[in-house]
Amino acid sequence: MNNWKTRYAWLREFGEPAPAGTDCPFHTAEAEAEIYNRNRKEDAPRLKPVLDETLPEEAYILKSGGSEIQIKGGSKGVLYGTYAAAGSVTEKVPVPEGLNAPYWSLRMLDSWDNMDGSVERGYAGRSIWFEADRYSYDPARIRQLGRMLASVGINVLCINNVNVHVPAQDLLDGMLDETAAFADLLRPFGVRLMVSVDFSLPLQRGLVSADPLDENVCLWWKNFAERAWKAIPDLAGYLIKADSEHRPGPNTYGRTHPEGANMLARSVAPYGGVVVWRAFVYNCTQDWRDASTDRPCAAYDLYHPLDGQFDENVILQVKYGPFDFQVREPASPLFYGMKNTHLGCELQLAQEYTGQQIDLFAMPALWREIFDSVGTERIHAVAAVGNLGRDACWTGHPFAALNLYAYGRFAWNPGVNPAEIVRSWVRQTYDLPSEQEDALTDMLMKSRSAYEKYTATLGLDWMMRPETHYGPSPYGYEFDVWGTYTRADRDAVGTDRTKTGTGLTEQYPEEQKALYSDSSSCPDELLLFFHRLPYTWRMRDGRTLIQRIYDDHFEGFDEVQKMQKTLADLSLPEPDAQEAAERMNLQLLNAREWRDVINTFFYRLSGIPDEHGRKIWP
Ligand code: GCW
Repeated sequence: MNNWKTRYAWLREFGEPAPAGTDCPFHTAEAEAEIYNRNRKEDAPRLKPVLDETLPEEAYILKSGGSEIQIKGGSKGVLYGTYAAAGSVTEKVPVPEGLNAPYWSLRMLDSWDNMDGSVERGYAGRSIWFEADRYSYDPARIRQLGRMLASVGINVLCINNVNVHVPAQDLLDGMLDETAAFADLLRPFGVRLMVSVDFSLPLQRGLVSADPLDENVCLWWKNFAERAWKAIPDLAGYLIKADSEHRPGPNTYGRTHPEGANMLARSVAPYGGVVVWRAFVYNCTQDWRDASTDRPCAAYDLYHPLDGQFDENVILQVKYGPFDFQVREPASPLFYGMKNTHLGCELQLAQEYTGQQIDLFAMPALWREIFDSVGTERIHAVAAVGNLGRDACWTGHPFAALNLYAYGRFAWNPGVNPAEIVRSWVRQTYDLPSEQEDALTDMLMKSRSAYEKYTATLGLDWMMRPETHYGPSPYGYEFDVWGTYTRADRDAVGTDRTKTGTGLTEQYPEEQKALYSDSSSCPDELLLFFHRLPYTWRMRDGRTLIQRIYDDHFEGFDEVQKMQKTLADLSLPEPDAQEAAERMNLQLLNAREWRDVINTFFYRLSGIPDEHGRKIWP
């Protein structure tokens, strides 16, 4: 099925994007406005982009007057404003007033695409731009991609997996011309490229070391950067996964992370480049018997003492929670503690642990919690692992596009309200009667809670199958090396992460420390993340802990059943209706399996029956 052209977007009035050869975002804005004006509904206003170089590069101002919307913008802002104006028309809402400018200047989409065409943790088909160890793409689709990203203000695309597999080492080397040609396609949409590089690259190119303090190594990277930026002058920078999950890094040479990151940062600084250095570092060969090592403590233990040592153009990219993109985590303590380091917040649109673009999981509410508890002023840049692939609808599940859309909107303005964003996406994507629009918005807003109830209630993460990260396996991660243990026994479950336990709470400032340390104030959703409690423990509402576990699993399944009914009553266009229905059937099976496996697991361990006598397998 190759009908992706008409299906990707929330901007229904657009057809083919700006033609090849359009050379800059302003000309793209003119071309896009022309397409829009040609296709618009008769009574819809015309769009008129006007370049105003007195405005900041990415900012715009919309002015609506009768039959025309004037879009004044800086060289990139004018394009963002064009899409925003079209979006308002589609949504039938007034255009936003006043100066509109992004909160963060780096709004990145990190693709975990491998050059063989596979996508690590990809749930939407194969890579859009790599296949058989080389670039392989339809330029028209890349322009569509550019439009899709620009329409929600994403301005950097990292094109390859942070696990840099052969031959991706060549992207800025032997394949530099092809990478430059790819950058040319996205530049008119204001999207700059970033490339994941391998810290040990000099070794692979014949040097005897990759030691960041070795002069030859520094010189090698300097030359490397000079060639790269000569070919791609607006290259955004490098993304690096170092000393993490067996990737090489400065630790091999007895050097610190700032020493490694700064060496690279200095080589790209003359060109305005950045080094995005991931903070996803922990012991991934842990012995499960060792209860004193606790994975969520690892990043803070490593990086907090190094605060202030990273160069200005290094961004330390921190996953939102201290574990790894789980359904529910507190915000990473690094966001509070690293006051003298530029931090990036890493989100994950790919639903690795959150339903794999089969089960519904709308992310805006999760991001709202993280940004609210951290305060956005502590964050310097945002990135999200992408959820795109060669699938006709781009995102596996047609509704998973919501998360890409919402990410762009959050990155532009982190103050946005989750429900409003979800509604905007629904309105811009489908033309539904208003009660159906409400129903779909409501269903999406509740999707995270349903998924959480059947997979990770009370902060009990990691009970999924290790091979796939989908489906229940309460013991799957229990005796493994990943630092992911619930330590459930016949009396109790959860991990004590307070000062009497692993001490994670001590990494937080007073307010969060007090909140999480006390089991009577700790939010229910994180109760077993921070505490180890007996099954008979009384929850605030009077239920026992075990009863709450049972109830949530039954409720989670029931909620999916309700969602199925809601979905069936919507008049969605095809093929979305059928695809969404097929995936909903799979979600229901998944929720059933989770409910029964987890309830049975805890019943067999605890021996405590469900108060309501519902079916659990003895
Ligand atoms: O969650 C883990 C994923 C890996 C990923 C890693 C990371 C790219 O399972 O697939 O590797 O996180 O973020 O580096």
